[in-house]
Amino acid sequence: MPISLSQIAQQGAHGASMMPIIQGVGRAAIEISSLLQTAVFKGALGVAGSENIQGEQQQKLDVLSDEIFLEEMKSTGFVCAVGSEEQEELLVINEYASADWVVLVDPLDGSSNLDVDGPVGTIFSVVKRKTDNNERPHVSDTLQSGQQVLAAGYVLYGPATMLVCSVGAGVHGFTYNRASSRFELSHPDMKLPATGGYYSVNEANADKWLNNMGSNLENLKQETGLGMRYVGAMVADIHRTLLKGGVFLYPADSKNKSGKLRLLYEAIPMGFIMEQAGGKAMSDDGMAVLDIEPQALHQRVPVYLGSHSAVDCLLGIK
Ligand code: AHM
Ligand code: MG
Repeated sequence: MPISLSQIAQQGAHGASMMPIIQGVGRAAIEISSLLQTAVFKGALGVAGSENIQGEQQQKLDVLSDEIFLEEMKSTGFVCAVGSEEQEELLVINEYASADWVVLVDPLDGSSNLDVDGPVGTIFSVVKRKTDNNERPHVSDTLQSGQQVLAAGYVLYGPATMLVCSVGAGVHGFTYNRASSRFELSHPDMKLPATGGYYSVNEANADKWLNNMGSNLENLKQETGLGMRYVGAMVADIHRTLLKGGVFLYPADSKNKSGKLRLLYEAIPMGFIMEQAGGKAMSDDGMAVLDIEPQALHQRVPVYLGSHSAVDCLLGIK
């Protein structure tokens, strides 16, 4: 009998309380996966005609995935608010505004891959609200460092749909089995290989990178002989890094001085997963991703996520 997602309830100090939320993520993932597979027949590909808070064109599938995710969080009955890449403000779930948990999400990460049938993903994390349960949840509830995260993970919509998550007791990968309609444990206790793998970065930006990153990457290439892979969807690039080793980076550059990726629903959840899998998650100025105190819901940060040796080499730490 394959072990399913419900085993999360036996894990760590918060497994039992996080399980309904992770199961909600699983239900959203099944719906989003099915939506992705049929989008072309339903006219659901292409731009929605709106912009998100980042000033980026929203795809129809960004908007639909966001709606699906929000509905599934609502249906758990345990989530008081959701901070989403696709929503400027914190979304309070009025029916459960006194619940304990706040979820951060990028509902459809890597959406530029949609037009080319490339992999995309969902990224999430969960924190406990800071405000009293009888107050209305507030954006300040989301502004918590990675040290406060109780559960995090991602869904990869690739040839198979996988849910990879952690409740702070290691990282486990579950693959959706259409025959049983369940996420089944396929990758128990994932550990990032200490050496080998690939470096993964949009190298077209190299001439604009700050902090000597261009020459540090050249050093990494020479010292390790790592190959290069870049999907352009963080979930797919991180998933490969977890399984094969190496490093994923999105550095600061002269145009984007804080990099591109968002702290609360991209960097922190992936940093949490990396560290739980034995890897390293750094930003600039010697800051660990999980130690950064967030100032804003949609704040960006440079990220270097991967094996200790590869991250240290990129940051010039020998
Ligand atoms: P998105 O959340 O709007 O999809 O943007 C984030 C994506 C990441 O998945 C990926 O790592 C990065 O943007 C790729 O950016 P670039 O096209 O600049 O290489
Ligand atoms: Mg994203």
